[in-house]
This record gives sequence, C-alpha cells and structure tokens, in this order.
Amino acid sequence: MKLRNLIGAALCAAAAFALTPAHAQNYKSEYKLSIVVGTSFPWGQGAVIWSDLVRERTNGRINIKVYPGTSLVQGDQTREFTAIRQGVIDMAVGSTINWSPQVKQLNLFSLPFLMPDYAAIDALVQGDVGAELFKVIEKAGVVPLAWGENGYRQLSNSRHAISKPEDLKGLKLRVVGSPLYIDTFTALGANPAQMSWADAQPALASGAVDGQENPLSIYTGAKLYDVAQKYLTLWNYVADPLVFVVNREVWESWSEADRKIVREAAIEAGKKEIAIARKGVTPEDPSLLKEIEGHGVTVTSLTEEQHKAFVAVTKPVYDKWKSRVGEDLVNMAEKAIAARKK
Ligand code: X2X
Repeated sequence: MKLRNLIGAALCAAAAFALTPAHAQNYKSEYKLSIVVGTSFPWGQGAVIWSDLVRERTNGRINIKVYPGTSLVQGDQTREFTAIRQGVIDMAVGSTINWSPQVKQLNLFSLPFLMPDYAAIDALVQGDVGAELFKVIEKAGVVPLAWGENGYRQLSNSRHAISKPEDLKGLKLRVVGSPLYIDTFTALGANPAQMSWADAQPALASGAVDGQENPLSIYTGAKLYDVAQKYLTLWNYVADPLVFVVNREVWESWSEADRKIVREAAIEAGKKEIAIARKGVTPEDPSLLKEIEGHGVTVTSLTEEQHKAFVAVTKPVYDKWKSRVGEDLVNMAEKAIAARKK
C-alpha cells in the first residue's frame, strides 16, 4: 500500500515535470517594465496593453509589472536606457529623448521642425529609418520590438502668448535631458534648464521655471493648466516616438514561442497606443484642445510666416546636430519625409 502510494507520487511528479517546459525554470516571477508617466496617460496605457496581452497569451508565464515615474532609476529618466542594458530594468516603453544621451542617433526626432506632420513621423518609424534605428538600439545592447508615440511637443508658459522667437527671450524653460534641447532653446533666446519630469512638476508649481514643452496628452494628464501654464503655443517643433524594448538577457531566456508572443503583443500595443496618443489633437478631432481652452488657456497657432521665423532661428541647431546624429541617417530621414504619402 505504502509502496503503491510512493510509486503513484513519483509518477505524478514525473508527469508534472514533463509538463513544465524546461525554460520555465529560468523565468522570473515578475518582469519590471519602466515608463516615465502614469498608466492613465496614452504612454502608460500602451505599457498596460502590452503587459496584459503578454500575460494572457503566455498563460501567466511572463508576468509584467508596470513601474511608472521611472521609479526603478529614482525618476532619473536619462539613466533608464543604461538600467535596461544592465538588467536593473527588464522591459520599458521609453521615449527616444530619454535614451538619446546613450544612443545619439535617437536625437533625430528632436531636430527642430524635421517632421511637418503625422505622415512624416510614420514615414520615419515605419520605414527604413525606423529599421536602421532598431539596429542601432540592438547594437547598444537592448532588444527593440515596436514603436509607439509620445507626440508632438507643444510649448507652454505662465507669462504671455508666444507667436514669434522674440517672445521666448529670457523665459526660464524646463527641458528634457538631451543637450540638443539646450541648444534649441538657447538659439531661441530662452533660458533653458535641464531637469527630470519628476522635478519639472514642482518647479512649474513653485514658479521656479516659467514654462516647459510636452505633448498635449501630458500637458492635460498632468493638469499643467493648474500650475499657471496658461499660454500654449502649437508649433509641432519636434515629436518623440516611444520604443517597446526588452533587456537582452531576459529576451534570450524566453522560448522562441514566447518571444514571438511578446513581439507581436508589442506591435499590437504600439499601434493602439499611437491611436490613443493622436486622439483629440488633430484638426478632424480637436476635442482635447477644446478641453484645454475650457481651463482658460490661451492657445496660439502659428501662421505660415510665424512658423518660418522659428524654423529660420533654429536652422543652425539643426545643421550642427545633423552631423552629430549622422549625416547619412538624417539624409535618409529627409528623403523619406519628402517621399511620404500625405
Ligand atoms: O520628461 C518629459 O518631458 C517626458 C515625460 O515627455 C519624457 O519623458 C520625454
């Protein structure tokens, strides 16, 4: 009787072992996914969609937890890429701006007035330029899977309406962590200060800085109109795509089948996230702009002449950074934009 029980237990254990894929032993119980903003923002929603799809389709083998506020690097978003490479962060949906200190080619999207419309952004990320940048990211030690979008970055401030470069004179503006932004705003006569998003919000609230630049989804999501940011200029001067990535060792620890699931889920989540990010900010659907105006914000759109003035003043910055980003890559981007389907 005893012996039979023992044999039965041994058989059960053997069966259970056979059912457990060999690789599952190397899987972590949780994968940490980093984002800068909260999960209510389009960016955060993209991360949640990705995580949920992966958990569902792997039957929980790959269990992702989203960490907002770049908390895994104490809010210092310019250290995020290094932390992914080193394995402090397993996965991320990250902005090209925040990773550009380590991957200089990602400054491409921050070249002032490179991308005139959404079709131009699409022509870059969904075309040869996007593929080339994925090679660069891969070479830097991180596995890129899909593109998303933070969005066109618009200018807000607490002082006055801005419709020409002279209006920026002396304004203290918070910018993100790429030296290209310091160059752009210095050329415009402003006084740019580099700080993390975590530090930016109290700095705006206290009036330590006069203004900032961010996509409208971030402006409204963070309620910047409540911290005196009552003047908003729509100038579409740059847009930052997001990239869905995985740490290389983590990627290699997964089975072929699971990698396919994670990649496909990233592409699906990226597409959905881009649609969410573009909602309410187009001429066809200006609902978000209407909401902003409802908060007593003065929204300034530029005439063609006014737009040209900003392009002219920032042209030397474009030229300087064209060579830093890489002439060949920027030429490829300019060609792709010229040939885009509108
Ligand atoms: O810090 C910013 O401005 C933000 C949230 O847009 C990025 O992470 C690039």
